[in-house]
Amino acid sequence: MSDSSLAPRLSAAHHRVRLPYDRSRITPGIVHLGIGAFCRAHMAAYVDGVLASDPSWGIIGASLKRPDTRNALAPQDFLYTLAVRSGAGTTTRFIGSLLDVLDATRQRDELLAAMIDPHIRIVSLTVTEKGYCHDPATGQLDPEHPDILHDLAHPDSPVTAPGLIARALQLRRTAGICPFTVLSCDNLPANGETTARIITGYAALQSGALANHIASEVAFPSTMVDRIVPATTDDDRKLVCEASGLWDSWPVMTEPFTQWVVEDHFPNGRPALEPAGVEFVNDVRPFELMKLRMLNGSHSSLAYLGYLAGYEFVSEAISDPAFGAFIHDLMTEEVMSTLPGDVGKLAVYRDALLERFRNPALRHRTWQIAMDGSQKLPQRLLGTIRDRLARNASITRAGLGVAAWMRYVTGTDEHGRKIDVRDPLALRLRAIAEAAGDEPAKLVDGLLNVRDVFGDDLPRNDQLRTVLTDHLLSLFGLGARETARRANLAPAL
Ligand code: CS2
Repeated sequence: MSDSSLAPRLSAAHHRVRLPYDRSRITPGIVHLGIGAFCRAHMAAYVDGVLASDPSWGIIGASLKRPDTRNALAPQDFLYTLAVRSGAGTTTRFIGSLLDVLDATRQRDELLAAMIDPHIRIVSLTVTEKGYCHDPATGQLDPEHPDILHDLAHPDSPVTAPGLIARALQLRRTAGICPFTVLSCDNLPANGETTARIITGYAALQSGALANHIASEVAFPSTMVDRIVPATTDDDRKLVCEASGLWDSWPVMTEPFTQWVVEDHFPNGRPALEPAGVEFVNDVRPFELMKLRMLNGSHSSLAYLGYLAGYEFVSEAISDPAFGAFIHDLMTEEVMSTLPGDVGKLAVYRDALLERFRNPALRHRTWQIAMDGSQKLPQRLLGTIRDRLARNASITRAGLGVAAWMRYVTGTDEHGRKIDVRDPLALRLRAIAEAAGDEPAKLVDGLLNVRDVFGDDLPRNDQLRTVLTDHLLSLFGLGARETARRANLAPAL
């Protein structure tokens, strides 16, 4: 590997950086909250593809919690490298659609000023599930959330996405500027409706007039986003430098596959993204349900089981025959029956997913996906379980995904090593696990009673309780691999 410390820094002035448009002519039309790796590999790449014909849609990104993205990107003119990796090799491309990144912890006023600029017609967000400050089981704002309590007490200096959006909409309204469209690009069910409910709910706690204004005047189209984007590592930075010849301290690594399906409801205009491959539809629900239950449901199940069995990366876990067969059957026998649409097409989708998970060049850590399970389980696995229970069908496989999460959040792996459990509810989950000791039935009982995750119905379901307890007995006694192997033998009913 060549010495990357000698490579010139990526910057707009470097002659190797050639973009298909004149960047000095690009003006901002979008503010994006939560400018992490995912948005930079997804929306920013799509937008980059149409700026030559539609230059008024540059993006101003904002980080709500940390200064690192701004600090890394400012010295390189907010340019970064998108590296697409597969078994066939790595290709790189420079992305110039991001014009600025604001660190909301220090530049809140600048961020609000950008959000009320009439040229900004879309405020999009990828703040992850927990950034919505909601109750994952019901999809309602959590009015007791500490950051929401902060924003309600200081509405002029909000720290949350709902607080910032409500404030900016209020300021626009007062100034007579028509509202922006709010575009949630997170993996939440009905993400547009959910975001509308949360932001309107937050506004209602301040002013009925603002809540009514948001409910009647602001568009919240739903969208299904899909691209696997592992966290970037130092080895990735070196690899990118070798491929492009320039040192980029904040590149993004991703897979060849990308998909974006969006409800076409943008009263204040939108970029013409169709040539870049975005699908605009009237109803995104079937796409979203398929993606959340097939891809994300499998991903989470594989992450917990694989991590417990000692696999660091998704590609390793899926290549273990026990887990490969389990994930295949989870989708085929349980998830697919809950989805609308043609079984043949779903099978093609499933096979493509398995292939994507096997991508040997994408080093996607099981630990990364395992994060924030309390926020993810409802839409990824519990919807499947509810639908299957309603028709008296077997939940052996989806139940194992949930049981593996329960085993994972105890905080100790199969070799007695500590697990760094990252979850907004981590402390509560750990306390429940400690109180349960080594009794699986008690663990199931304690965790099922976390209503923010399981709602009021699932804790009362005996079939689910039995399935989870049996799996946990097996996970503790025989381990994740053998438990998955046995689950594969279960009759499909
Ligand atoms: C993953 C997703 O981290 C996770 O929980 O399941 O980020 C997944 O990679 C994306 O949704 C793929 O589109």
